[in-house]
Amino acid sequence: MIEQTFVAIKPDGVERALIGKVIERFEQRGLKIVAMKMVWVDRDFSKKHYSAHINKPFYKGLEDFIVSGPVVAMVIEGVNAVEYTRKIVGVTIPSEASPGTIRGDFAHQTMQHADEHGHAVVNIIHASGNKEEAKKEIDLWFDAKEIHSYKTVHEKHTF
Ligand code: 3AN
Repeated sequence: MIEQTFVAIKPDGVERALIGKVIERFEQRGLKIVAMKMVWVDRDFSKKHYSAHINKPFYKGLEDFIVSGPVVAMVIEGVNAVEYTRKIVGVTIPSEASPGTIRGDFAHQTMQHADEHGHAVVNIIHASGNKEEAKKEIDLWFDAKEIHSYKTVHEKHTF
């Protein structure tokens, strides 16, 4: 089933100049980028995006981190895009992410280290966790007119 999902390269990924390498991971799998922009979010927006985490002990560190620099926000489209994007991204904690995933190849931090220092676990990228979250996050980050429809070579060659 063709789905859309939301991805944001977080401030650490942008500041480490990993934007191109991260985008390449999605493109090489044949997933399609249908929307993209650089945004420097404020604290109000962070509370909307991370509404599920506001009352968690790590929220303050998470908010401080996400507002610390610009992020690159994208909508990615493809067959089972929500699940495949999460696979490409890897699990939340970098120290546990498999090599071959974005977090497993470009980050190494442990949750314990983040918690001891009172900051969010720094893990390069955010990707929606499920279809419901994807819809909510795409609606929050993008206007309908910013999301584009076009055919990639993969579609032209498989249909
Ligand atoms: P994911 O980004 O993999 O969906 P979530 O939604 O559970 O993970 O958490 C959102 C973000 O909050 C994570 N990407 C990470 O930066 C941070 N985070 C989650 N749990 C913790 C924790 N226990 N300590 C520090 N930061 C955390």
